[in-house]
Amino acid sequence: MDAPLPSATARQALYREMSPLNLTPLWEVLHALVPPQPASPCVPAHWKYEEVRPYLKRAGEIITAEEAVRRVLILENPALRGQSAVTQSLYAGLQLILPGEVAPSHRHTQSALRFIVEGTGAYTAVDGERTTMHPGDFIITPSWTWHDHGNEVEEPVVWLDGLDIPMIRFFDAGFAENGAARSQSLTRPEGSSFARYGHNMAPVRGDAPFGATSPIFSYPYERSREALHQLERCAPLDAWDGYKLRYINPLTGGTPMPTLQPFLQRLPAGFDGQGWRQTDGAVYSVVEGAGTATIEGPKGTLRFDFQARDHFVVPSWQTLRLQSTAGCVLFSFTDRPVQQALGIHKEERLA
Ligand code: 1HN
Repeated sequence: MDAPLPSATARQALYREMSPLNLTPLWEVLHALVPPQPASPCVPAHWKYEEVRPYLKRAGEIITAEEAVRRVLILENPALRGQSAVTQSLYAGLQLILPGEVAPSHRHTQSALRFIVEGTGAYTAVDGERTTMHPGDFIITPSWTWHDHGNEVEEPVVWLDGLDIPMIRFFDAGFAENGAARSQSLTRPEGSSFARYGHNMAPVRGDAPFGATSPIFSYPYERSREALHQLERCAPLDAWDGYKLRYINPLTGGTPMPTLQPFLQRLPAGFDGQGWRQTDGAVYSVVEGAGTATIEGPKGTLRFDFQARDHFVVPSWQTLRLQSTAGCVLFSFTDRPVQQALGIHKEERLA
């Protein structure tokens, strides 16, 4: 004998009556909870620098760095407005500091990376050491280190901030504190960290001053660009990536930051890349040149024609194809280290 079929009405009554007890049926949501493949709510987006810059300039006219604490325009994913997120796990923003300004000292458990977009000569200070910013430099603010920024030159300086804000929020694990002084006092001359750790050598009694984060907090563009240049001369071209390197923590060979993995890549002139997808959504900053990113997601295909200083985001598991007629250099970062620690990172290179 078959059991009587539960009617839709009986189901609705069950759901309604148990709801006050904060109970809900799994079978109504199971398919969405464990989708057959990643189904990111994020969408691809492109911020052209020529369109963003006037608003950065206006921000500079209506609020000081000091009053704002950090004068940043957040790059929000169009599908996640109001969440201060560029992907579900990553935060990105463009920060402006004008001549004479200081962004006061504070610290937080969120890790930050800076990628310098425009202007030379502002500084960031981390844990008692300053580093001077140049376009293309990749700079780290490790978790829970005091940091402040300042501009003692004559030109505005703009950089991309990449943080793990949404991840730390997800874990409800964030702490923050303001410094007693606007600018922290300096305990080491500029270049100390790089001198100790930046030459494929390390102190004999080498410690890890920032724990799981790299002891080098500035990776100058001059060096990274030269590495790509040499690679282009002597290594085979990768059909998907062009010439692509990941920044490393020299003490471990692994990621420079526990939550974020930055990359730098060069697409030579005439590059016509193949498509690939990966579970780590990526934020790109165009350093030099121009090109095209074609992103194929569940809702269709988007094509971004990018130029130097533009930014774009590629959501998890959407297929990206890069092309460049004139050649270009791209910086990017993702949450790959976290996915790798969890054993869930996956990428697929399409033929
Ligand atoms: C932060 O501390 C900085 O130090 C930039 O420059 C952006 C976004 C959210 C929270 C903290 C900075 C930030 C931030």
